[in-house]
Amino acid sequence: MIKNKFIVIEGLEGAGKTHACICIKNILKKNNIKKILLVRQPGSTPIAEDIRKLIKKKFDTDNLVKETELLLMYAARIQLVEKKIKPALINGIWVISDRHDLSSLAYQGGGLGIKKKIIAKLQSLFLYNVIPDLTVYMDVLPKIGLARALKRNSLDSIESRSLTFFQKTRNSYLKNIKEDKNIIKINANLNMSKVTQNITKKILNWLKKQVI
Ligand code: Z5A
Repeated sequence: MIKNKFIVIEGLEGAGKTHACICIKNILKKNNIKKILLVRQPGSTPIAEDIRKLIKKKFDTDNLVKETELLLMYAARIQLVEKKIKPALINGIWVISDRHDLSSLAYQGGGLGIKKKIIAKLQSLFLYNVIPDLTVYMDVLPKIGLARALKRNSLDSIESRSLTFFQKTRNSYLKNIKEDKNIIKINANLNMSKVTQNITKKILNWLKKQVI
């Protein structure tokens, strides 16, 4: 038997997080884990989805101040955690989240330069009792990830930022994952089938260790 867990998928755009979420959901199902909630951040509640639209919108005469952006990310996250993630975890449901607070550390911290202690304060105030059991970090080079995202659709307000922004964001991810032992790193530059194989192998290994 395995107690239900909170799994987070992280990485730059075009890293294949959406694909990884589905892949992990399928692995869990094959292992008789039936109650699974899949969510994305920012989003996945009506209010958080509205905040998401606001964050991604390009304004002609105004743009988000970095602290506003951070607080909007946290507002959407707290809404989702309180309305969906915590109730699911209490009720024995597994949760897979496409992004969580490591995204804020990487994008608003590393990318935009907000001090880590400010983000850590928000984390400790609002998320202290919702810590991921596992984070899967999909590591992609910014150039490769952005090219994939661009193929799919036009770029939103965050995706339109400079390559330097995404390099700083990736560096922050790489630095922060070193500080957490519950992280699996996947080379997301490889082709889809190789990435799927690696995710499957690492998740199955991890699952084996969770059996009570
Ligand atoms: N954000 C933030 O700044 N701070 C925060 O705290 C949070 C978020 C929570 C969310 O927008 C934005 O908010 C995001 C970070 C910021 N912004 N940016 N930029 P989003 O949800 O729209 O963006 P995303 O989370 O990055 O999702 P994405 O662009 O869809 O990326 P993905 O889910 O990792 O990729 P995908 O959809 O699985 O794949 C993208 C395409 O690449 C698709 O056509 C795939 O078929 C292709 N792909 C994926 N993997 C491969 C491989 N291995 N080979 C070839 N092609 C591939």
